Amino acid sequence: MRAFRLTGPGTARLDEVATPVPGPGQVRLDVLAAGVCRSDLAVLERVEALGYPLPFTFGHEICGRVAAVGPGVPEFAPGDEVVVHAPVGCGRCDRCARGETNYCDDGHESGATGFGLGLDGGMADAVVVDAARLVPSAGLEPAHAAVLADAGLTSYHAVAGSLSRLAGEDAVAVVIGVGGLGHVAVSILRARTRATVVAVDIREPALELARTLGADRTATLGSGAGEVRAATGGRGADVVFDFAAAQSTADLAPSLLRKGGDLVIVGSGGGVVPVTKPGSLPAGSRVRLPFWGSRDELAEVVALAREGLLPVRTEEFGLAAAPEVFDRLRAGEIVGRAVLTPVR
Ligand code: FEH
Ligand code: ZN
Ligand code: ZN
Repeated sequence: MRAFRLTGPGTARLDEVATPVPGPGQVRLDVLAAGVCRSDLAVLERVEALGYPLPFTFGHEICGRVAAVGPGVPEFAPGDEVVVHAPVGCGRCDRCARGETNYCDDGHESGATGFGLGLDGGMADAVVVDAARLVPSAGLEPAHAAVLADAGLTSYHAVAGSLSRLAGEDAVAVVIGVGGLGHVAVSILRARTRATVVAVDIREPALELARTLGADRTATLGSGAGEVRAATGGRGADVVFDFAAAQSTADLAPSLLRKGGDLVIVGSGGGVVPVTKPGSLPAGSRVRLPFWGSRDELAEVVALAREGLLPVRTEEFGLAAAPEVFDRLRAGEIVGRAVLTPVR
């Protein structure tokens, strides 16, 4: 089978590899769709620092169809369509037992973060995963379902931790970075809150997508502060979600925040926000750094999507286009989420 693998620092290629066989408690999925994430670009460049064992197959945002089940998997059968909860942990601690592998205290024995992040993932014709990680997705279009497994789940988990800040009638949420994750966050804020949503990005196609998904106001980095002041009567936003976390957005975010507001840093751009008193963050601020989400939250995201409440924008490509898609994502040419569909 084909697999788009990271073979060394900055080196990835489409390889022909043996088709994996599911062991006890595992299934093999024919991959229907695998999303391409900005984190894949970071992993490609920084794999030595991350310490992931090489080679491995990319793809941590996976929708597939069960092709074969290993021993002891009564709950799934060939033909079932599913999405994969891909973050991995030790598999023994309380958090792993609750499906919160994204916050496992000990980490996976291999040093991997997830399927597609140190373990073989879904940018391939097939992938073997634990059946316990699967959430049924039948009825959802595979590219849409795949996006829920990372962009959807990460945004949902990020919003969930700040719902208390968004409960007021006049709540305002800012989404900085309307990319693969940020555009889904606009849908999730629309679905789960009554907050006014202000979307900030540097690209007009991204701001147009935000408006399509229901953002109330849109702004560029330069006009963001003025737009937020106008939306909040000068008070500032109750929650600012930074999906880019570049230094330019890290510099802007604190100035958009209301006293007692949440700054939620979701992106991994590495931008620095000094947390000092006195400093740029207003009194009562909380800074959160959410990471991915739990298996139960993934089931909640799929349920919202089934109700038609989580529209997402995807651009689909064949598996062999993976190198070109990585380049286009790096160049800022993807609007919404790029998804590889191996069966095409
Ligand atoms: C993966 C690895 C490291 C940082 C962030 C991520 C996310 O893309 C997972 O949702
Ligand atoms: Zn990701
Ligand atoms: Zn654990």
